[in-house]
Amino acid sequence: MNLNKFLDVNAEVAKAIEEGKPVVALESTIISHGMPYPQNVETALQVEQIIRDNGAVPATIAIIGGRLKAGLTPEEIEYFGKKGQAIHKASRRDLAVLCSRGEDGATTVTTTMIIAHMAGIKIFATGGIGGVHRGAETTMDISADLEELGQTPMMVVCAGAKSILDLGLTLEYLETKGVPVIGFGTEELPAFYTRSSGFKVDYRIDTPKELAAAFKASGDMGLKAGMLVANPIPEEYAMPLDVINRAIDTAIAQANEKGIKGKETTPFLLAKVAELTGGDSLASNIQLVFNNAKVAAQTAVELSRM
Ligand code: PSU
Ligand code: MN
Repeated sequence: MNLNKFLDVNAEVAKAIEEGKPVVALESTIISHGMPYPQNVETALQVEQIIRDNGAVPATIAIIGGRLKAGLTPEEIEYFGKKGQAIHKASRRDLAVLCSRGEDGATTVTTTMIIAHMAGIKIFATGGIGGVHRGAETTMDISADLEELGQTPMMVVCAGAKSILDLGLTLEYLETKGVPVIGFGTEELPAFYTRSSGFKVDYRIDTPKELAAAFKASGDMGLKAGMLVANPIPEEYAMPLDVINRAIDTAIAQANEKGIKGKETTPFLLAKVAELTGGDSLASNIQLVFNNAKVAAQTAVELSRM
């Protein structure tokens, strides 16, 4: 599959890549499926601004009319935010059919990694990644994000994974795939809304410069796997553990009752948790994405100097 013939890199992003300047990729499923309109659009635009303020060029990734896009216009971001869940959530398996049919697709962590890597971008900031779902021993519901991290050399900066997932099994899977899980300023895996999870990361790294050095070493060695950086939500925006756990348990019970399966599972659980916790979880979600964008941009700047 020669995907490059489907790729459009916008002028600003292409120039930055060519000149070795720092670039940070951003996903579009978080816009269409991860947050409600209009907060999704406002957040996406602010995240791009934070990346610029920290010295890097943002490249929001999406599929539009069958073209793989690295770098969107504000109008395109608005279009994705407004269309929301009506946009096809695009994982690796969806790329070929969507492109051949000339359709739109919202890129998950998986497809954002694929397209960003194709464009020559090395660092990607998001909120949370997909992982091994609770009960995966019978459903086999394991996000393609984990496979992608195992085979595409990008650094993904996230706030850990939500405990809608089985975090212990998610870490086991990443270990099998050769993906280092790095806590930024922490030894514990953060669980998105909370700074702690009870699970340990593989390494603690405290500065963007050291993150960049680790990523550079991985590339210099020719290791093909990605690197997962888990950056805890700022203390002041973290949610009380019991509130979030109760909402997650209720959301999972409702998903089971309704027989929600496949690609619908994660968006369903995310929307339910948001609904059950009111605006609080949305505010936390927005802040942790801002925080990840900053760390990713600073790391991209350090990497561009190496
Ligand atoms: N987890 C979140 N927020 C998100 C997602 C996951 O906390 O927005 C989105 C991301 O785009 C991720 C995708 O790549 O859901 C994973 O979906 P699935 O579990 O179906 O692989
Ligand atoms: Mn799944």
